[in-house]
Amino acid sequence: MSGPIVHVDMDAFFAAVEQRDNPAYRGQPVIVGGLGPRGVVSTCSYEARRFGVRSAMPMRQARRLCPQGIFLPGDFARYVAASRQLHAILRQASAVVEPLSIDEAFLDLTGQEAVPAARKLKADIREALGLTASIGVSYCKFLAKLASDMEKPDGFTVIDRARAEQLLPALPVRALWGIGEKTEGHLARLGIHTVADLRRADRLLLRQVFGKRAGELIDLAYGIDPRPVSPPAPAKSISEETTFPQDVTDWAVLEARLREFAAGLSAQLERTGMRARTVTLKLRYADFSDVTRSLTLAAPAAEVGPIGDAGMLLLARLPLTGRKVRLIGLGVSKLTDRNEPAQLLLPFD
Ligand code: TTP
Ligand code: MG
Repeated sequence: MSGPIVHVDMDAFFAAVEQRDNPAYRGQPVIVGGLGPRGVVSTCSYEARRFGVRSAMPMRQARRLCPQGIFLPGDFARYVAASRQLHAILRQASAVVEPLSIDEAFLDLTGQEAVPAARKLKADIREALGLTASIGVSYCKFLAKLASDMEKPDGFTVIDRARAEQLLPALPVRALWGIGEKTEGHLARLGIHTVADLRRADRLLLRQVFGKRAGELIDLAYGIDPRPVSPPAPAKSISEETTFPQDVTDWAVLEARLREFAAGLSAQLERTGMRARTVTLKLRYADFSDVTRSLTLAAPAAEVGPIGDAGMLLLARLPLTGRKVRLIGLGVSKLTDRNEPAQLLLPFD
């Protein structure tokens, strides 16, 4: 049985970043998305939702519903920066974090007092990012996620077992984890629309229709969801690369790019507490032929210096004169945890 689980989901994420960064947009219907003729809405502020604007809606329709809206093309770099900050705060709150998307994650709070810890998390996010999150606290994933959605925006919702028992029966089956349109349709044909219907349903019939999955559906109907919060497996390698808008012959351009990549890779290693043993350079020439070269560092490193130097050394070994470079990339692999003790070097005699 897992401990208390928290689900965090930022409110109107892209639109909230815009409102934070542009005070004139605060309190206004802000709609972010593709502004071209076939554009769709990525998201919109809660002010815009009052007009019926929603994510994934054609932008044309959003403009009809909310002609006075502030329409923005979006600036992904700022959203990613905010997302990184968010996930860094989450990792401080718990060692067991499962990121779900750019603005959403589960945390396992086993060993902590869940409600105060979750309140602190909400306050920390607001202070560091200047944005509001909605937070759900429960004893399983599916109910924690349900909870975070119940009082959006700026919500804080706890579903303990008593509250779960109050809430569950009236829920539409669609609210249960993993029940999509298709399963909803199958259930509807059996006359099952709510969780209460599902609880009452003939088990044998459910088994005939859903096979092994029937047990899982019934469990969910009783608020039983044994899935643990599972952090992603650590990356085996990370890399960055870029294709130049025009082929490059200038060494200084390649060097500058490599140093940038080294800084990015170093930041990623630092953030995840990893070190790299191997550095790999990749070049694609104008004729689309690729070369990659690797080298092993004397000691695993996360710092920009040794990673960048290794990249430069590899570049110096490749034939460049008279050749045009279309793409350059730098990667690190053979990653180890920073806390893993470095192998002891013993004297030979
Ligand atoms: P969501 O968390 O689904 O939406 P949201 O944060 O904008 O609003 P809320 O959670 O308060 O309901 O998605 C997070 C971001 O992902 C969202 O700000 C923009 C992006 N996104 C898209 O680009 N397209 C989509 O269809 C959806 C659903 C989200
Ligand atoms: Mg969100």
